[in-house]
Amino acid sequence: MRAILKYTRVNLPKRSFFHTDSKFKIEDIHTPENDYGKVADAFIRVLEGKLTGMHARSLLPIDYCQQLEKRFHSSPLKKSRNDGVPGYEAGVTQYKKSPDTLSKLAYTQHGLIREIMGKDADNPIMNFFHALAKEAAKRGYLVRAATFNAEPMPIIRFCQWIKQHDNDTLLVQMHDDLAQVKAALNKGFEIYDVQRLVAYNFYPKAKQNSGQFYAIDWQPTNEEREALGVSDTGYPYRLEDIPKARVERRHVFNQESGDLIVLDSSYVHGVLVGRDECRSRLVANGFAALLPNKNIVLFA
Ligand SMILES: O=C(O)CCC(=O)C(=O)O
Ligand SMILES: [Fe+2]
Repeated sequence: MRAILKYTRVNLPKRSFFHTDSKFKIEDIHTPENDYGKVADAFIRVLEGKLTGMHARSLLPIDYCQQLEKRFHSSPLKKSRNDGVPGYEAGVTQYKKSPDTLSKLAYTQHGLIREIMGKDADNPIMNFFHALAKEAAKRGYLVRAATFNAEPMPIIRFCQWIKQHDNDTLLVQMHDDLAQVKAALNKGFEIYDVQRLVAYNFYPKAKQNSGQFYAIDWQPTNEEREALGVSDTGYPYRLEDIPKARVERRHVFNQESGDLIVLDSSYVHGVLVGRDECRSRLVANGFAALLPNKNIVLFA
């Protein structure tokens, strides 16, 4: 791991090299079968900014994961991405899309995404969101899909990342997810003003020491994004541009099939190639944000 990280300084604003009040904290949860309450509780603490992230192990049953994988590969929605982030995808994300485009695509795709997730209302992913909604309601929060023009957004998309070059060490380059929702094209979408964006990643297929999700203790400021030319995307931060002090505080999630990882994704993160068995890796993910009106909105 260490060997792949090279450090050279770029002209980032000075402030980024010194920080003493780090709140970077990740919680590891071994999920007892079907007990989603504890996981939902940690998820909410990430939304509230009390925790940076959490890793819930074995949340989804393995036979369900295998069904997800099979249905993803045979879905008519499975397509090659064409937005400069290489991978196969079923479903859509708001990355570089206006809320109008996203909501129209969502309208046509809900059924097919639901077919991959499982048509039954109580498929394990939906069960988890119901548990989250119950746990959130105890604290006065309402969990729902984000909407635009009264159209509910998709809450999950499936993605299989593609390694670009033989000696790549990253399967997904380092990035933050907050910048993309703060892009001007999202003005008018209820998530535009959020200060914290939480990513949830379910792994229908993941092998130990391969395709590890990787987060570092750095929340770039607008000024820093501008200096690195990633203002509207938060993607990609080159490893050599990342301040050394930031990379030293990091967490490598060694996830396996069935796991869920939740991260305040204003922190820079990426996916390592690891042991190079990442070809079959499959992630089902989306974002959650806590709005000032105590609504927790979900969208892919
Ligand atoms: O594949 C993963 O583990 C997460 C990828 C990611 O960070 C993203 O989709 O924004
Ligand atoms: Fe991300």
